[in-house]
Amino acid sequence: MTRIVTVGAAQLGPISRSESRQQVVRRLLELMHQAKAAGCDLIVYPELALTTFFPRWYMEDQAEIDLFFEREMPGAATRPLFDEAAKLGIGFCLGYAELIEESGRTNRFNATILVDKQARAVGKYRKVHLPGHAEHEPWRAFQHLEKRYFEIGNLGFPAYRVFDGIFGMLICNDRRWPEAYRVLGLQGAEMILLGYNTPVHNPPSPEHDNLANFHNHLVMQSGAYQNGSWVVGVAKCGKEEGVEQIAGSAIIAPSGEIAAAAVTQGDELIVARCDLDLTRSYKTTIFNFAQHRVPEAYRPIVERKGAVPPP
Ligand code: CDV
Repeated sequence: MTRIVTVGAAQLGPISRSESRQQVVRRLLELMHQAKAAGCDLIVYPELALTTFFPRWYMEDQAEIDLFFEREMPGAATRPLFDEAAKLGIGFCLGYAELIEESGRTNRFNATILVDKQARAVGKYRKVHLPGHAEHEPWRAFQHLEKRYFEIGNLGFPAYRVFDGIFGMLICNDRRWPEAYRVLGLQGAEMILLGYNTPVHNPPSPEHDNLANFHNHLVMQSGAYQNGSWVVGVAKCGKEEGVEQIAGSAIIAPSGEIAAAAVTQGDELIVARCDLDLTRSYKTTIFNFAQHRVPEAYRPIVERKGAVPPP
């Protein structure tokens, strides 16, 4: 018996700073309707899908910064997404900036939520690998202040049993770190949902700019293959507030092959019929972790007295 999850990757074109949540949600709903018409069980939106990518600006006024955050999920502006998803019977995964009171203090995370076909929140992930810097760096053409505006995610890399399979989430820069996929892979993840905002130009390493699209697919295809998992990578792309962001949204099979790929720099839905049982021939053979991985082999290197500590 096969376990098919038909997935839509809802690439978004630029969101301007002046665009309201309501306007953005209308775009998300349009893509949700397309996904339903295409037979999708699940639609995946990008990282920070409700606003422009605000970490590109240095801000000091916390009240101004907090305008980009959601205090409730769903809140007034996002409620229509949940209502429509329940009506259509489609799940969704949405990246957003989360502001939450926890342990007696205010916390801010770059988060993503997984919602099932009954519009119930069934999973959450908070970004662990926050790129960029915390202070204003005027030499840059634009800022990347995720380290200023967000705390490191405190949920680890949880995997969830939903949609008749095992699902995990990552956010943008996480996709460049093999251990992020591996921690999910070790929990049996069969599909990893991942949104991103990736400027073409990386100010500290402009010599990599012409490789931005190559690196994007390289890391996601490797992560899929090396863990025998589907990977759904979804961009917010195009020229947003003067900054060019890569597109290249892709749905990647456990073989590492691209099953569907975006061809535009704007709002675009791509769809793939994903057989979760395709993961088995990888998880039970070449990437049978229980059989072939040798975690204890790494331990003596780390623990050896006088060993050079990792940088
Ligand atoms: N939003 C991101 O995490 N962007 C990073 C950029 C800054 C390199 C990325 O890894 O795509």
